[in-house]
Amino acid sequence: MSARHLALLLSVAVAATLACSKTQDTAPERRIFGEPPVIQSVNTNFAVQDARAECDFTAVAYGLFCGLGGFSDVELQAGTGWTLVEDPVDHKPVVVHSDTPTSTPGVFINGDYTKFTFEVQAMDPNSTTGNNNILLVSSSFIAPESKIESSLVLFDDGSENQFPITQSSIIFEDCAADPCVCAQARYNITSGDEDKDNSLYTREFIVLNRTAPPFLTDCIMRELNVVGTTAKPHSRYEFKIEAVDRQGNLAVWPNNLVAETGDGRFACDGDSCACCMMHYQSQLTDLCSCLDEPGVLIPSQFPNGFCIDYLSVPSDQGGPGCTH
Ligand SMILES: [Ca+2]
Ligand SMILES: [Ca+2]
Repeated sequence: MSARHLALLLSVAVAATLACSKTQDTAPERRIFGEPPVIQSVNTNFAVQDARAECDFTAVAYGLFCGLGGFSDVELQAGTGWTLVEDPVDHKPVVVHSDTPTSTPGVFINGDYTKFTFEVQAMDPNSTTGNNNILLVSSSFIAPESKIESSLVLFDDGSENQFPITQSSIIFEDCAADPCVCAQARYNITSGDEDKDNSLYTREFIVLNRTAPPFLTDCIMRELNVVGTTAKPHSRYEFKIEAVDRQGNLAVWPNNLVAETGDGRFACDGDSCACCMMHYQSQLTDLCSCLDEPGVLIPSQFPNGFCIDYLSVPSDQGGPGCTH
C-alpha cells in the first residue's frame, strides 16, 4: 500500500478532526486486487458563497459577566451591537455598530460564510450485499497560501456519525447546567449526508472570513453541525475527488471542483458592551475600546452599565482606568 493510501486510511482513524493533513506525493493509479471503485457522478453545483448563520448568544454573554464577578443581577440590553471588521482598503480593524437597535435584549451573532457540499455517487463492482468494497470517498485540497494537502472524508451515513468538536472560542458556551458558570461546549459535527447507504457520499465543509471571530465558528458548529476553516475573502479552492476500495484501488474523478469563497461578513448585534467585551475576551480588541459602550446593566454594582461605570474606574481605585 502506498504512503498516500495509508494517509487516506489514517484519515478515517483521525476522523474526529474530519480533515487530515498530509504531504503531497504522486502515487499512480494501480490495481492490486479486484476492480477499482467507479465514481459515477459528482455534483458540480457545490458552492454557496453567502450562506447565513444566526445564533442567540445571550446565555453565553450572561454567563461571561455573571462569571466575571459573581454578579447575579446582570441585565443585557437591546442595542446596536459592536463588531470589529477589516477595512477593505487599508485592512485596519474598524468598529461597526448596526444602523438599527435590536428589538430584543441580548447578544445575537450572525454572519455569512462559504459552504461547500460535496456529493459523489460512487460504487464498486466488487461490492456485495452487506459488504461495500468502497473504503472511502474523499475530497482533497491544498489550502490557499499553504503547501499542505488536506483530505475531507465523505460519508454515506445519513449523518448518523457524530464527531464531537470542542468549541473554538475561549468564552465558555455550555450554560445549560449553571447559567452563571458556563462550561466548555462540544458540538456534534455530522457529514450532512441525507440518506444512508444510497451510494451518494456527502460532506459539508465551510470557509469563514479569516477575520471572523471564533464565536461565529462556534455558532455554525452549534446550529449546523459543520466545521471548516478560515481564509481571505475570494480565495480560490480546488478539490480533487477520489474513491478508494478496501484493496487500495483508487479512482480519481477527472475534473477538479473549483470555487472562490465569498466575502464572509460578520456582525455581533444587540448589547454593545457585551459584544465588545466578547471581542476583548477573545483577544480581538483591548479592554478600553469598550469604554462607554451602552449595555450590561448590573444595578447592584454598575447601574449605568459595566462598560460605563466599571471601565472608567481609575487604576489607583482598582479599576482598569480607561479614558478616551
Ligand atoms: Ca473494488
Ligand atoms: Ca447518502
